[in-house]
Amino acid sequence: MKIIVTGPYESGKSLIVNHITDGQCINIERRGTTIAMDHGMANVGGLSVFLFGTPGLLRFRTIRKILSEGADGIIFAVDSADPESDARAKLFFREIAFFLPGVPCVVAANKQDLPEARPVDQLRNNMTFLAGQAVIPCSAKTGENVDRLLRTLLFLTMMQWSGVFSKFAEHSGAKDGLKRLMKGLNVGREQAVGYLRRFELRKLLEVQIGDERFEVKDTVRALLENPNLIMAR
Ligand SMILES: Nc1nc2c(ncn2[C@@H]2O[C@H](COP(=O)(O)OP(=O)(O)O)[C@@H](O)[C@H]2O)c(=O)[nH]1
Ligand SMILES: [Mg+2]
Repeated sequence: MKIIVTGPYESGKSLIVNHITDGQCINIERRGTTIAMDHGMANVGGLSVFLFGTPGLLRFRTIRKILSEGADGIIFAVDSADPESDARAKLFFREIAFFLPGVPCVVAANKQDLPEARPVDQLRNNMTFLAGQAVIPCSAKTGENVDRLLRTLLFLTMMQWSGVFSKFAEHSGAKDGLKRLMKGLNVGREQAVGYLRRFELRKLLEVQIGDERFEVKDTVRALLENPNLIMAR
């Protein structure tokens, strides 16, 4: 899955990517500020997760647009301890909603380890644009709740794709898998191939020669059939 981590300057995006990837990530930065991106990979319950942290300075909008393309889910980081960043958070929230309409999102109410951190209710009062979003209190510094944040987002993403994923699992390995997928989803060849390509790139499955057959990876088959498993740990 391709997950974008966005939000205003200093909200903890880079540290979130660092924590999720266990430090196995790159950060293209200048004097401590991300100027291009953070990037890293993680494996969550057999799912490959490709994380892209964005630069949080307003002027890097074009880079955020490019990084956002094709994302399956959004982690939106806010600084729970700094009310002065709320106005910037609102601008970034509008931006990502414009780049990725309808893509599942969870809000990381970050820096909860700090004594001045606001609880979720207060964040919702201060940032009314968060209405209707899942807000999860966490700390990228201590790691508290970061795993739950990611799993919640992956669950929402898998629910959004559940119609396609259940057909992937159903027709995996069949000799005429592509045809069955087209019939099962009631879509044309181009769209079905598009789905296969998208999730081949995300390492969910492998597409065989001629594209007529595909095979779901063993590690994800159960998850595709039952997305709830991603929350169980
Ligand atoms: N106390 C605390 N500090 C944090 C947390 N997350 C990030 N920081 C600090 O906040 C600053 C900005 O973090 P960074 O990850 O670079 O934010 P970014 O600009 O959004 O990428 C750094 O000094 C981090 O060490 C957190 O959960 N708790
Ligand atoms: Mg950063």
